Amino acid sequence: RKPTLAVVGATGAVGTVMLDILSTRRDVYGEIRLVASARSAGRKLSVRGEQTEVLALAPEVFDGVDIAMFDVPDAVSASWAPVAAARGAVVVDNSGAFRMESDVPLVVPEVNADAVRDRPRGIIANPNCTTLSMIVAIGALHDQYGLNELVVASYQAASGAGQEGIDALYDQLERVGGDRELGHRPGDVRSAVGELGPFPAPLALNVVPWAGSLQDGGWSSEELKVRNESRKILGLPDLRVAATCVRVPVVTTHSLAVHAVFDAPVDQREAQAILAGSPGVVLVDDPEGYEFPTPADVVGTDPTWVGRVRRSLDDPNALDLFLCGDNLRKGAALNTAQIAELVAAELTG
Ligand code: 11C
Repeated sequence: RKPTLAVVGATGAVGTVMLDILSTRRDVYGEIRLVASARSAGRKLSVRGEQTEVLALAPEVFDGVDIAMFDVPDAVSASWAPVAAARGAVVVDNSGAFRMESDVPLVVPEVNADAVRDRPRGIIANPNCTTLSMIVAIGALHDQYGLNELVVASYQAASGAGQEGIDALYDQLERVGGDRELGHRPGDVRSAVGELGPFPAPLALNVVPWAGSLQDGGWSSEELKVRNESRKILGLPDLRVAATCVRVPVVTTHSLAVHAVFDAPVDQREAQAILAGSPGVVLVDDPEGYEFPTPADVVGTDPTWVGRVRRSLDDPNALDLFLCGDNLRKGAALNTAQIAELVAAELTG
């Protein structure tokens, strides 16, 4: 019997991409149940070419479900993932609620696929989209050189903040678009954009050095997630990580500038070859032809795209590189789908 799947949060920004992914990847499921808040119940969404009615989140929707994907806010996952697990489903959760729990594996199939089997609570966590946008490429380099330290700056898309973030960016762009007087004086963009939406400063015609909530020492929650999750996925509890997370006026696809320090000397050509040969990574690195990844070219694709690979001028053990990943696909829905497929293969023997 093919496993029954529930998609919880089917109507959100990640849920919408998930339905597309489920409709286009190899079909390993029997029934697919779509679940969302009571507000969205009764809507019909297309999955695998069939109009499917959205069910309201309730304990009974998990009866008979083998695998439940959750793409909902942390608090909703925290209360409902255990309900689904108690009814026998293996939960693949894309929220931050369980990622750092010691009895919940945090899985990126290209890096630590075996960790899916060790799930005493029946819950598997999917990493944050910023961590996921870089970790497949970094994991490949770590295998060769042994990672010692990461210094990263992110350039995060509006859709990381969900549909609300996408709407806010488009609304702001509409208000500033075409006005060539804007952007010359302090505060003029701020007055023009109106509502800030989920961002703490204007996003149109701007960059905003903030994502998530304030944590100790002035760090943002997003920066700590990059640190803690990278450590857990790579199995390097003492990895040195410094992240500065920045929101940019891009709709979808996160980018990161990475300075990675290794235990051994690195070689530019060898590092490029490792990246080019790694599953889930595409190397686009021809500076003479101005070929490098950008969000505008990467959006809607599955791999992590890497370019600008350089050996650091002042440290023979360090590489500097730039990478992009679609934060809604590999950064969220695709990785969740890949984990669920590993579980589906295990359940069907
Ligand atoms: C952002 N990465 O771009 C965040 C969104 O922990 O899953 C995802 C938050 C999370 O704002």
